[in-house]
Amino acid sequence: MNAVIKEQYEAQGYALVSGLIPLEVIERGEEAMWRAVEADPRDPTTWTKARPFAQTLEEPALAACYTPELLAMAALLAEDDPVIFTAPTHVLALNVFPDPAAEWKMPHPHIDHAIKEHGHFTFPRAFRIATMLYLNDVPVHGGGTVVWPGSHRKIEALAKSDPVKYALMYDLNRDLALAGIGEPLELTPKRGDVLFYHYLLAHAGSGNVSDRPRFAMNRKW
Ligand SMILES: O=C(O)CCC(=O)C(=O)O
Ligand SMILES: [Fe+2]
Repeated sequence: MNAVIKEQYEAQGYALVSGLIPLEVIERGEEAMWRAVEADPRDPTTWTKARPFAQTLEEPALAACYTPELLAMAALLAEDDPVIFTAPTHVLALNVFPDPAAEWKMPHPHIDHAIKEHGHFTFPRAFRIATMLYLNDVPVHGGGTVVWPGSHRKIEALAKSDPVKYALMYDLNRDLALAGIGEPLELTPKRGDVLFYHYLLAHAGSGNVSDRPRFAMNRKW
């Protein structure tokens, strides 16, 4: 099973993996997220004040979602020392609240760690691996992460074509259109699924026109 996941990750630059987090841990995590955003799952009128997309939260029930199995998978895919892959004390929530009246549009791709002021270098890798951890089922057009399968290799080739020009992730990200990254794929994860993605994978968040929020967390090592 792990060999199949690793093969997928290497070829496509991402792998969406189920079964790393016990269901009761995810359920407690989802309950904690509703409390953290001060919203009632049974009352959509309370969802409107829960606006911010990114929120850092110190919440043990959310940190507990980073199970030893998840951390071991991150180490396996990133090919680095397992001691590096620790669970967080503070989690980064990335929640997409629904706007059923909006029109869903395919988002534009980006790579992470590409903010100019942060000055991250392209080589050696800006981070080992990134994860998105989903706390609820995500329907089509419900705020699923969009990935460009295999784009990590195309973007790597672009970077290596001019290592000086693309020394910074910021400059590489600006030229993604030159990399020929192919067609996007909108993921529809199940609760408890974890998306592992390569630091050069083109991806994007997307809008949520469904009838429920998308609760997720992002962590990188
Ligand atoms: O929310 C998502 O699905 C992805 C978000 C993302 O790509 C980012 O915040 O860098
Ligand atoms: Fe991103």
